[in-house]
Amino acid sequence: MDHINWFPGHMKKATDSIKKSLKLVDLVAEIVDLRIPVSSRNPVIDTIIGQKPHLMILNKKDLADPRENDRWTDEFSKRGHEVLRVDSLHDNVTKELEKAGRRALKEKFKKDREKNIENDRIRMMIVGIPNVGKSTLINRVANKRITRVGNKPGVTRQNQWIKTGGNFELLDTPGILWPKFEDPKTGLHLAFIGSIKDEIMDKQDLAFELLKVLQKQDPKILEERYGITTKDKTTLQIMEDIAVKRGAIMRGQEIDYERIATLILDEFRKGVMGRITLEKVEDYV
Ligand SMILES: Nc1nc2c(ncn2[C@@H]2O[C@H](COP(=O)(O)OP(=O)(O)OP(=O)(O)O)[C@@H](O)[C@H]2O)c(=O)[nH]1
Ligand SMILES: [Mg+2]
Repeated sequence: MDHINWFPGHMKKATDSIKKSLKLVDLVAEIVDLRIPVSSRNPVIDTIIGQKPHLMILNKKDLADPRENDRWTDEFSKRGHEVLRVDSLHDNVTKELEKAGRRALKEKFKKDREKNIENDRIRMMIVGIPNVGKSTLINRVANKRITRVGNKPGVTRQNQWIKTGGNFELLDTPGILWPKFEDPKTGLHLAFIGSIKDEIMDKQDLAFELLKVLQKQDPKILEERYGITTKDKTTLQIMEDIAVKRGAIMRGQEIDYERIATLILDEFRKGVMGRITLEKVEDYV
């Protein structure tokens, strides 16, 4: 479970197609998940986009701790990024996204004006790892379900242009991961938020690892959600207590580990355990 190294063939194809589409756009907007703002950044994207203007979209703010959201927003700005913080599922983001795009393109517009080029069109490519909400954001902007979304990785299969009516065009792209994770925590965190296919992992191990992280970070989350105690308990005991509370018991009073693992992962991903940030600024500066 420590090392998840996974790079299916379609990821390479998707990476290549992002490279090719780069010349068709004015800027690249990279979406990350505010629950894991470090692990959900694909280092390959930086090398692909090179000098292109860049916008950082911090998404799923409704699922992450509001205080940590503020800290991350400041931190990314401090690092020189143009930042937009959103909840693509619920916010009406169109105007904000266009404005942020214009901010990221300030230099380009200035140069255009100096050359007397009249052009206020923005073509924005949306990139990011699987399941961070690229298609959700685009559907919001387009105000309809143009592109398919789903709470699992790999829903979008190819690049797709979306016209928004105004002078603002968006290119949806498939989520891409990178060939090797430097830090084993990265793979785990990506799996927790559902960016790596559940099929290639052991769900019970994954749920156990998630409980271990939450137990260490903030056991109150588990106590409040499941009505259990955590003091002096092992992670396995906690998992079993939750199973008992939730009736994940098979015939003969045996714990149904598969069922409780599924429930725990599902509840974390949906945010019903509360707003939880797994990666905090202070651990990464
Ligand atoms: N709560 C919450 N859920 C979100 C937000 N943005 C997206 N989602 C959910 O996240 C899941 C993934 O969204 P998609 O838009 O399909 O993600 P994607 O980045 O296009 O994924 P791929 O096409 O697989 O690369 C869906 O279940 C969305 O409803 C958000 O800001 N808040
Ligand atoms: Mg998609």
